[in-house]
Amino acid sequence: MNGLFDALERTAGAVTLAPGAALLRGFALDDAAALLAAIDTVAALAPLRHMVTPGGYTMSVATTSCGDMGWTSDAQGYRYAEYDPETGLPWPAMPALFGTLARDAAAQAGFPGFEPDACLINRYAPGARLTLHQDRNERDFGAPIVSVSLGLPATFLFGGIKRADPTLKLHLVHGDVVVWGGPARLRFHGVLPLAHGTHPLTGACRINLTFRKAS
Ligand code: MD6
Ligand code: FE
Repeated sequence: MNGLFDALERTAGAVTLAPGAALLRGFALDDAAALLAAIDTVAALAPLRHMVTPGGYTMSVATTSCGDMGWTSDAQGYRYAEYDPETGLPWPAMPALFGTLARDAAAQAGFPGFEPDACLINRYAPGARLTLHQDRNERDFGAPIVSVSLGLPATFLFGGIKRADPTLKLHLVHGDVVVWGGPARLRFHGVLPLAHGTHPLTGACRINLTFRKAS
């Protein structure tokens, strides 16, 4: 597995995946337990739920959000909203640790001054997957996205600017952080169906946090 990355540029713990995209192995490891505790607090206020896509499919991934804005999907489309449609309440505040981690990871990857206003929380049970997509509901593509992997490992597909472009398969494990922005901001990406397993901190699931500047 490592052989794949030997050819890629390594700078200060960051593996460059493409211009504007970096993999920070283990960057969130020391914060993992605290992140998971904070995720439980958020999910108690804004429950993880399986949203419906504009095409009418129920997502296999369960999602919720925290921060000023939350990501939602329904028959009308994908968008960011100030209120959780499930509860009618504002999304829970972003825990301080989340903001610090996202800012530090972005800076490490060459994007100083990142101030996320939304954090999408995705929970994958075995078999859950995310088909190839672009993240394009944010108002300003000038800000990067910071993605944190917790719990079970997953195979992340990292493609190009066109859906049909070849994809790189990345094995993401607990504590890994991926940052992308600039020329990589609109690359297609997805997650293959999660394999069965048990992680000491999350049990039988993977949790992914993506930090964005939505508005
Ligand atoms: C996931 N991540 O890893 C889903 N989007 O579960 C994403 O869709 C994603 O990791 C934009 C940038 C980084 C990501
Ligand atoms: Fe995405």
